[in-house]
Amino acid sequence: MTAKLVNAVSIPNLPWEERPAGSSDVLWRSARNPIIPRNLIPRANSIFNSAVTPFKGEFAGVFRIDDTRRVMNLFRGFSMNGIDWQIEPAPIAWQCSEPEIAPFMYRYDPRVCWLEDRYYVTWCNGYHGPTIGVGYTFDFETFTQLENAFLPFNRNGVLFPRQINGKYAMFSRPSDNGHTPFGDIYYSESPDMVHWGCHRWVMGANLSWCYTKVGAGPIPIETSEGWLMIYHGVLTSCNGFVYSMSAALLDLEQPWKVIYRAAPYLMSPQMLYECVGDVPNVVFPCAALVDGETGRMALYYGAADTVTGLAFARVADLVDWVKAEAIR
Ligand code: BMA
Repeated sequence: MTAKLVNAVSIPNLPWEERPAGSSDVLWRSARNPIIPRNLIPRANSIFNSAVTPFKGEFAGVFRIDDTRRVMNLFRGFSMNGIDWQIEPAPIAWQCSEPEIAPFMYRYDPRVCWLEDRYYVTWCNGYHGPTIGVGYTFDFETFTQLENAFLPFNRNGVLFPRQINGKYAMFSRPSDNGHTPFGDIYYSESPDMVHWGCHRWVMGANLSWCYTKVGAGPIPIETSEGWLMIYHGVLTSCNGFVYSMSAALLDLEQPWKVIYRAAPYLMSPQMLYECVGDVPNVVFPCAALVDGETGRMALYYGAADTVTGLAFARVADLVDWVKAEAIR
């Protein structure tokens, strides 16, 4: 059965390139990669693991930029075509009414989720260790910070784009205070975007290409066949971590239940800009734009913790791939 997108908006100006002739890849890279160089704005050391969303007929994004002091922070940017970006040179100034959590320690790996009436942003937020920061904006001008979703240590907080059974829903990945050598994906619910509970285990780091840890990537994509979750996974080689990505289909009403999970990776670091950089051998997906009309997907991912790449797929083909390659 061909998967149909559910609740997907039309994005007529979605960035898109056809699959290269001779390729049978279900996900293929932009010929223009890396679309965002490490030094697009002054004093940037690297611009990577970043999230974009349709905005007023064009595109807006929240970008992870590590500066030349190696301070990790979030910046906003705008684009007419999703490829050429204007990123503001100053970091986002979050408004926060709670003085205990307002002070900046570090912020990285944002995701942006259109939900009900606003754009929510989640990120890895320094609060005596990494945890999940949550905030929102209506206009990409004013940004409001809410309570951290969880206690430290946690990373890869990814919201669902609608309430599920009357509750907000989020993936996260409990971790430690360093370069965590473990990590499974969990699902949590909230009645108010502040208090999170009813935690459910989704999936573990138990495949060869990701036996160290896994973490949710873009906002999950709702299809007639289930939630399409793209996630990163990490293998520990004798030369360090290797970050690849793959995909799974989750139950629409109980998303902690995995229906199909592909056994192979979907994309691993193979291009020079993915294999060489501040952290070699990393592809790290944080956002997927999907056009409801055509089912085309544009996937944004960090490469080698240095630059930002773009890749393309058709959602129905990706769903078919997950099923065909599923763990049996
Ligand atoms: C993770 C996070 C990501 C990063 C990855 C590879 O722990 O810090 O931001 O891309 O490591 O270094």
